[in-house]
Amino acid sequence: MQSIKKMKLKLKKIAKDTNQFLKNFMNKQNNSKLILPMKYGLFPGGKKIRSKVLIDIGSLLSIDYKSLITIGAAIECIHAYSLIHDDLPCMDNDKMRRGKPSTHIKFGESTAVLAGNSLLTMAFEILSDSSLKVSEKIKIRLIKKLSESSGHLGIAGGQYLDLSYEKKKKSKNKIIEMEIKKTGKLFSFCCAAPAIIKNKDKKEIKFFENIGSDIGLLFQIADDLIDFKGDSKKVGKKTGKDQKKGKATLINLLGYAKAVKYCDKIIFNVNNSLLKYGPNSKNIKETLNYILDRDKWNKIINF
Ligand code: GRG
Repeated sequence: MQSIKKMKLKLKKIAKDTNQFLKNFMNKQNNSKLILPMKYGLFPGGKKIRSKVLIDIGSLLSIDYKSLITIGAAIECIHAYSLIHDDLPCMDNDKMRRGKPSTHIKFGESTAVLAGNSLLTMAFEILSDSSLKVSEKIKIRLIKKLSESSGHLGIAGGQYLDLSYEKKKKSKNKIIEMEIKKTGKLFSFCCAAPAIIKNKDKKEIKFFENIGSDIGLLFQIADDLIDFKGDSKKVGKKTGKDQKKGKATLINLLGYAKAVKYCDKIIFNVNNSLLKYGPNSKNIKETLNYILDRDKWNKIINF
């Protein structure tokens, strides 16, 4: 219980620092009619779990906190963009997000599409900005990796698969491939970015990318479990949608208990493979435990 309290305090600090960075960054830009819907989708924002994973992996490789907050801000822009577009009627058609009306409900569909697009490009403005103190060569490598994670082989491609698998019976491997693209690729970037900054070789960068895929898969299964059993008022968005829509999820395929067991296996494997990076590996351990914490879940679902 104590560790959950500590974790929440850490997330709160990351959220405060990231939001402050994003507000300063946007305030320096000229005003436009899209700023308001962009801010609506970005703030007060969600849990900042991707930034926490980035900071945890950054702590294994001694990356400075300020650079990690800057990169995390870019990641949160892509994430907010994906949520705005995910809620659109042509995608998952959700009216509520983060406990308030979705961006298209508040501002209209066309504005939500454009605000999402603007957040996507802002992510790359942030990574290429002079406030990120890494070499130009590293910046280009970060931008390349984040664009690959977001495009047709990453989030967008995963979302395509997710929509096209509705009401179809899909194999475990197909579902895992879709979830790793839709959710895992952004976590892969969170884990690879510190290794890119430290100029690690291809093999080590791939190692961290794989860790990120596993964490993303864990996160997606946990999110699906919340949809399966959660109370929409406590979760801040509609639940029970996956079953209604006939979504291809590991829970629908394997059942609740086996899906939870699968998550436990991922947590064990990730923790084990990061032990060699020393005592700071406790940071990612606490994040993984938080993602699947039974006590926290008891409050939102009947775990
Ligand atoms: C963004 C490149 C790009 C493409 C758009 C719509 C779309 C294509 C992709 C949707 C991807 C998506 C929404 C995946 C679900 C990921 C997920 C579990 C989101 C919930 O994340 P939390 O719980 O949200 O971290 P908070 O609100 O806490 O930030």
